[in-house]
Amino acid sequence: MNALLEKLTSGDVRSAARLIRMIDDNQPAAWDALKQLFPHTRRARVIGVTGPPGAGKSTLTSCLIESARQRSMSVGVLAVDPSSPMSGGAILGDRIRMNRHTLDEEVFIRSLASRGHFGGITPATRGAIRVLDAMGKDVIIVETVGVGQDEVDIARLADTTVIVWVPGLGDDIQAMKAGILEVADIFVVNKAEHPDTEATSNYLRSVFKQEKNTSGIPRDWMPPVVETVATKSKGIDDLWDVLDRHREYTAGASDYFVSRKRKACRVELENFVHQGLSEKFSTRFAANGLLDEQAALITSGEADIYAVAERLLAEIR
Ligand SMILES: Nc1nc2c(ncn2[C@@H]2O[C@H](COP(=O)(O)OP(=O)(O)O)[C@@H](O)[C@H]2O)c(=O)[nH]1
Ligand SMILES: [Mg+2]
Repeated sequence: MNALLEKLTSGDVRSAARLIRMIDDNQPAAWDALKQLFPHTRRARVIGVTGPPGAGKSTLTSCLIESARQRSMSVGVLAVDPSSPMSGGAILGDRIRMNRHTLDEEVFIRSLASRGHFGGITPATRGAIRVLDAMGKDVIIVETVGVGQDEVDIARLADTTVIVWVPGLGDDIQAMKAGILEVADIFVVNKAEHPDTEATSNYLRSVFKQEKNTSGIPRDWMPPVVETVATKSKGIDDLWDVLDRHREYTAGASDYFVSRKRKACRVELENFVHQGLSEKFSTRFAANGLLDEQAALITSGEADIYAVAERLLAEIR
């Protein structure tokens, strides 16, 4: 394991891939490895890219990779998208472009199975991000497909959350408004060659303005709206400008972002402990028939449910 970690922290792609696979398979050794990796993390800048299917997230991610490379930043990409499985890199929308990236040693792309959680952000997702962080990636892009809860989840683990939107999707924002307004740091209106673009951008700006006046959301960062045509790499410099602006903003003394980070950490911790307890419970009691046995005793009146529950809890402790 130590050899693996040593190679990983010096940027070895195969070690990183192996550890991510172990994390995705929920192997106990993976969590040990992460414990040792933790001191090597917290360096990378994590950008979440989310939005409805087909909005152009993958194409945009590809553009971001390209311009990050032009700025000499190394890049890691995690795709958490059960609807578009990818393996070893041949994944994102623009295949030719992505294939070029996969030949670039400084670009590392993986997908996560996120089993059982649709679009889900799990302790495994967070673990995989830390692997990319520890291997020295400057920028980590996490693409998730999402409408609703997923945006909130992604914002928990990203330093900056980019919501990708398309012209004409006006009404849909009403449905997801609460969640989105809470987490959006930057709004991208992609497919901006479409005639409805300006109307959609103006609409989004007006929604944020109105929300700021009425919601009392304690933040002074107004999510900027950036228009892009990802298939033509248009608007990507503008997007980087606001990404950099947001980074500067969050690096400053913003109570809002500090408390958001703490909340994210708390949620991750809570999820992790829950997951651990529930696994312990399953292997210890549920799998060996003990629960069925006790249920039979309780229904026949031979045992007291409260006493049994108390005993099981005490045993877990
Ligand atoms: N017209 C147009 N099509 C785009 C643009 N960006 C992406 N697409 C296309 O939209 C489709 C979905 O893109 P993809 O990146 O896979 O979307 P995702 O599901 O959000 O990851 C693909 O056919 C892309 O080529 C754009 O700016 N304009
Ligand atoms: Mg995609």
